[in-house]
Amino acid sequence: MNYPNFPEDCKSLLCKHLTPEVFEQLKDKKTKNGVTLADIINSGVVNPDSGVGVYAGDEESYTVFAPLLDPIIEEYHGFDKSDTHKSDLDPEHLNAPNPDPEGEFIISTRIRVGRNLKCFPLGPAIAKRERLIAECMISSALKSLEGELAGEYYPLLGMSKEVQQKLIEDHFLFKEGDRFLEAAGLNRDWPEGRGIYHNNDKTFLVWVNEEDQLRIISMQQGGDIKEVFTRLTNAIKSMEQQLTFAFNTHLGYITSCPTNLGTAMRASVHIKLPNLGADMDTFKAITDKYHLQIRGIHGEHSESEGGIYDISNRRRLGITEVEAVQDMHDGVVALIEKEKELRK
Ligand code: ADP
Ligand code: DAR
Repeated sequence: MNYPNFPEDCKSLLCKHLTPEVFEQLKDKKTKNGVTLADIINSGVVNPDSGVGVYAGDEESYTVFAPLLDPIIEEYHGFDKSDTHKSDLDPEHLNAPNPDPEGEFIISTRIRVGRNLKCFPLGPAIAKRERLIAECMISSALKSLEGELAGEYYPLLGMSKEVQQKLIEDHFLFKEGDRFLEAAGLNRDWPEGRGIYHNNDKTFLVWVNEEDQLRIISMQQGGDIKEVFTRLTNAIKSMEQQLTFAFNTHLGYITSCPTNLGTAMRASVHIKLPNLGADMDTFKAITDKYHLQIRGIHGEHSESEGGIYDISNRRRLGITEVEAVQDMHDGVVALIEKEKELRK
């Protein structure tokens, strides 16, 4: 393997932290699942416009390739290699009255966590057979959910293009063919082993075998963040009775992308902020203060439309789930206050 030829304008954390010295140190290393340095950096090599550029193939990647992954994790999360991660999934600890009870600004709220099964490699290195077994284990565990969480699992294999496209357009289902995931090996054997579970109201959903083996999602119209968080924590508790998730005290819940480690949680609102959208310096000053990310409303790498933005927590590791949701809630309160000011 030769040192990658990154373009001059490459700004990814991979370009920054894969120094020639680190490359020499890691180029012949392999995890017990056969994951190599070439495997974990391929997405960032093929896509030099990546923000991060790496995907772990298994939990062991985070120790075998620590000389590259630790500085990336430290820079993205502000989390030192000696730090430990703490979890708090108790909604009683969340102070989050609805920031928009009149429904003037917040269209919808969604909180998701990523999870991976302890007994398999992560998506980039999982074998086809293992992925099908994971799908079977997860869909069986979902069948036991009761009350408002009860629903059905719909495999992608055999799903009509119309149904699939409608679920994507309605913000329920993951998109297909993401080039970053493709280059990471996460789309291998697509669509086999992939699918979506949801309850009747589509307020509780689980993606199976996309970027992570599970994305557990709670979502609804409006800004009742606490209700969305409570539904999610109830679902996680029920699923943990049946499935063992990859977790360690240093990195928290283990995910393929290092940006999702720890809580593996993204808490977001789709919110109308046309006046802030016309004053991005003020907009970004507030989102930076509350450690928030601004995205488009059709998923990652999409543009915002008509002054509607996807606002979510940026920090996921080294803070608890309650703190991640509190980041988002408190930031949204500040954004709505400023939007009202600019409206006058
Ligand atoms: P993830 O963090 O799960 O990767 P993405 O940004 O890829 O999320 O979005 C996945 C889907 O969820 C997209 O269709 C996106 O529009 C939808 N989504 C994200 N946040 C919200 C929200 N607050 N309300 C409604 N849909 C949302
Ligand atoms: N596009 C990749 C992923 C960054 C974080 N988003 C995830 N994991 N979905 C990049 O390196 O920019």
